[in-house]
Amino acid sequence: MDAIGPTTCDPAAGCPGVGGAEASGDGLGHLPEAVRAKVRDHPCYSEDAHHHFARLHVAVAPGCNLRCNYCNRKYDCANESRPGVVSEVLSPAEAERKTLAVAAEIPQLSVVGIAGPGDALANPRRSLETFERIREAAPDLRLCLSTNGLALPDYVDELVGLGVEHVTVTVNAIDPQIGARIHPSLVLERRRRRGREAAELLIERQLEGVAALAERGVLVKVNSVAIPGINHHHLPEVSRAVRSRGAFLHNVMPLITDPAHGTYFGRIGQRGPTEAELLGLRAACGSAMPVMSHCQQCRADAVGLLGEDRREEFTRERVAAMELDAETARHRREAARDELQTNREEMP
Ligand code: CLF
Ligand code: SF4
Repeated sequence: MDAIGPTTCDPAAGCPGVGGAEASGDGLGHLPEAVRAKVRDHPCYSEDAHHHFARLHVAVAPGCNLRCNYCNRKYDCANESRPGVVSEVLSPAEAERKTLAVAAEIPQLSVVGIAGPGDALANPRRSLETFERIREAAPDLRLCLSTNGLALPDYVDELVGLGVEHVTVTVNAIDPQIGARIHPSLVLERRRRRGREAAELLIERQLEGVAALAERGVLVKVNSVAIPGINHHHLPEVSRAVRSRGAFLHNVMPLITDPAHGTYFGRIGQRGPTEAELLGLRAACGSAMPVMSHCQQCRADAVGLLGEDRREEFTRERVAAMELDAETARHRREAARDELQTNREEMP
């Protein structure tokens, strides 16, 4: 697992995980306290936190409103996960119960995210009801959402109202000509659009959504899938554009492609970036804004620390059979956070 480091981002730009002259031990002392509080226990937004804090993805969103050439809809949303895996779709009530079950057994749990298996905001009622339930049942857990951004401007108010503080938007291009090679069509307000028209609309709504969330104090991370020969050299421009709209962090992920995945890019033999290309690209994007490089391209039903897979411990059957004591579980989470904070403060 690699990490955010000084070679890939600019500490002066406020990179999470790159320590400045501070004694906090969490590497975030250069950020305003309000931002630090939102970041210090989020395993994706803080490189340090991913060693200590766990996330849970509740797979409540099966539908999608976009076509991505790296996606096979039989699998999880490849904007936030890798192709070739399939998640079982939960109802909002099941997602709430699973959250309480995981939160009882993994006191390091700090974040619950919706990242598919389709797009969270193409299924707004299911996603928003899930957040509402979790907010009620376990208010100490951070709420996180990942989306392709097409429907985002329509739900900013509701997300803010529910206390969602972290949103990831996948932006693969800000040039519609490039965007159309990655996203050939979409559906908005029941109308299908294709080609350049679709790409223009997607980009406009993504940037509008990023800016609206940032203005409301939501920490926006932008994911981009690096596709050599298509958007590879364009991604530093994406960094600059999303940074100027208030995005906090850029997660540059490699295209994962295989003919067996049944995606368009897999069928035409489109390759992903080499390790050296990816490192170079992250360094180039890092001159514009902080870059994340510890992403694990998780499944839409991931459980545990990043890079850890504890899904099998929380099957639908086991979660349904568990006896849950939400209060005791909350105290254990508080104790785990206090202990970690004490350890950080004691770090030289
Ligand atoms: Fe999940 Fe995404 Fe929230 Fe993290 S994952 S919704 S921001 S809680 Fe993290 Fe996983 Fe990478 Fe996503 S490692 S795929 S960046
Ligand atoms: Fe697939 Fe996600 Fe793209 Fe939808 S947004 S087509 S689920 S990768």
